Amino acid sequence: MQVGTLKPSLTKTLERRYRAIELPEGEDRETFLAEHGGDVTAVVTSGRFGVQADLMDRLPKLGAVVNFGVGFDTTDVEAAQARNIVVSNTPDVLTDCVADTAVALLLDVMRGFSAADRFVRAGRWPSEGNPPLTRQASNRRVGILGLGRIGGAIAHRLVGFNCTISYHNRREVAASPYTYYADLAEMAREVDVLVIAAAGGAGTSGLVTRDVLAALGPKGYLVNIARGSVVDEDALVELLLAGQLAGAGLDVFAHEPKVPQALLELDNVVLLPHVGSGTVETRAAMEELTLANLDNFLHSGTVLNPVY
Ligand code: 8YV
Repeated sequence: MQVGTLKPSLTKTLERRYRAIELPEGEDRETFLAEHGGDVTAVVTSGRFGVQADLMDRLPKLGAVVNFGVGFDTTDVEAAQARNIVVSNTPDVLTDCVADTAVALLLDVMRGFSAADRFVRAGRWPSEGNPPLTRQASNRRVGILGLGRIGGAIAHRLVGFNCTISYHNRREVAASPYTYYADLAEMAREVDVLVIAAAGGAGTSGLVTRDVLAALGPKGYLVNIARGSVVDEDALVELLLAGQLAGAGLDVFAHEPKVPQALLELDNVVLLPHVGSGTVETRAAMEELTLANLDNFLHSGTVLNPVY
């Protein structure tokens, strides 16, 4: 069964090869579950939708939740584990593109490229001359929240920009060449840019508090390519409006696709519609890995990329 909208080619393959059916929204859902819920052995979904415990309860034969995407915070993994349901994701294949997006956001927000593009398009160059000066992105101190696969790839790229890298994780990463901070606010105080690359979900919800943002300070920038839930978004908006943060580059938001209205008015923020992994190459690789996980489950009862 498919839960939520997926890449059209994936939906087509699921229908043709696996005779998958799509869970409808709204009133038809109940009738659909009453009719088909007992037959479903695997669900394919994405981080935008996921499978919660109440849906698992309606699918007594469910053995796998196969997630298109690396983040699985919308699926209740504890409930899955308790029911012996395996959950898979698509790690590695999207690491490069998401890391590229983080670096692009960092460069864009510090150098004001998107704002400069708007300036040119609005015909302001001939009448106003050069736009205001921006900030150098190379040679900066960058703190990464979440030095996992994606965080590591971001760090690796930024070393090429001669940046000094530090990170905050729950635990220090053995043999990492970067400086570890056990305290996130302390790291925020010491860096020019805080890049969020942590997994979403209950464990990281609200980790970037108002205090952490205040510690980053009026010269500090925030970049988020992870999940909006990691940041206190109200505090972020307030501090940006008050000039208590220099800027933010955001690919993710707390209530996607809603973006706080106040941010639309600001030139020192770059706003992307969750496109981190959104290239032809990466999405094709994610699709392939999703199908490989599904195939593996259907043939052997296990998945290639279990999340627990
Ligand atoms: C989305 C992502 O999954 O992998 C993730 O965790 O956030 C993205 O790659 C993708 O947009 C599909 O929803």
